[in-house]
Amino acid sequence: MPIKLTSSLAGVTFANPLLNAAGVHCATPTELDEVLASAAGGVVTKSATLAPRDGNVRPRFQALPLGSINSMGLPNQGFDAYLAYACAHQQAATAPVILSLAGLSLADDLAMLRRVQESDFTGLVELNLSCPNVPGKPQVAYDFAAVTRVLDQAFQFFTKRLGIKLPPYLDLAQFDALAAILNRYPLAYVNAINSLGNGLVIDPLTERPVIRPKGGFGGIGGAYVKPTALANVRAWRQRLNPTIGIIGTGGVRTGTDVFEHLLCGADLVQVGTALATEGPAIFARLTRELTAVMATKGYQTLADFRGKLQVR
Ligand code: RRO
Repeated sequence: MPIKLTSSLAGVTFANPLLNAAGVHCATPTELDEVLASAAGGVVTKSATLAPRDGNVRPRFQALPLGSINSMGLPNQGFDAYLAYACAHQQAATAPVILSLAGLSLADDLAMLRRVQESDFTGLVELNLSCPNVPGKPQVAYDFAAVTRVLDQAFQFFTKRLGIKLPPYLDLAQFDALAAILNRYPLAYVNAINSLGNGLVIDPLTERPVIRPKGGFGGIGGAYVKPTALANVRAWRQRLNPTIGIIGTGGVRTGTDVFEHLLCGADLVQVGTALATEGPAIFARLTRELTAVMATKGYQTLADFRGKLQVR
């Protein structure tokens, strides 16, 4: 029997579960085209603000032995550009496009969602509630009253499929409290995790941080965060309504990492730091490696093992 990697999220079918993580290789039409031309199952656009932004001063990304640190500061071409790209590509027989939005205020989030609602776009929309890097803007998702406000108001008018990008949580009481809130809404999915916010990496030779914005504070990604990402995927799958899907993001560098995210309950899996360093060819390697892991274990579909983490 051939091995099948197809997966669906909120009724959207992907040929395989692998996508870029928002923010990596997805800021320009060229980069988005390159992901779509690769072996990826789909693409997510760079989180959009209403107006284009240059982002923070450089250096603002640094690859590290076990991952990366970034303080990009939401550099993006603006909402109109990404909505146009998503609309133009939704009928193509290639892979689905997820449209990511990150307003700088509640009003901006709602303004963009209204524009999507009025548009021809019918695909998945992701509201990024967890950008750690805009000076003076705390992460919405660490303020549960703010999460409630944005979802209450969004679902007053938004009838398309909406997911949210969440930061890592580190205490089980936070999962319990936020799950009770999220389960009240018709969410399509949650995406866990965004980068682990406000780490500090320093170069002991120069006695300076390795990135410049925010005094060197930035979001940590890659292998450093894989255990945290897996725990968040698992914790959400244990608590959220089964109708709410999950995208697992964090620390994916090999097919085994993808397998582990799926075992924790992810429906799709996104690749951030490793895509930044290896480029879109990584998707062919990861699908090959995931297929090999499944073959060794005798699994034929993702459903054979998704969410079936064994307990000790
Ligand atoms: O642009 C960024 O600095 C950024 C964003 Br919006 C995000 O959600 N996560 C991240 O690590 N960087």
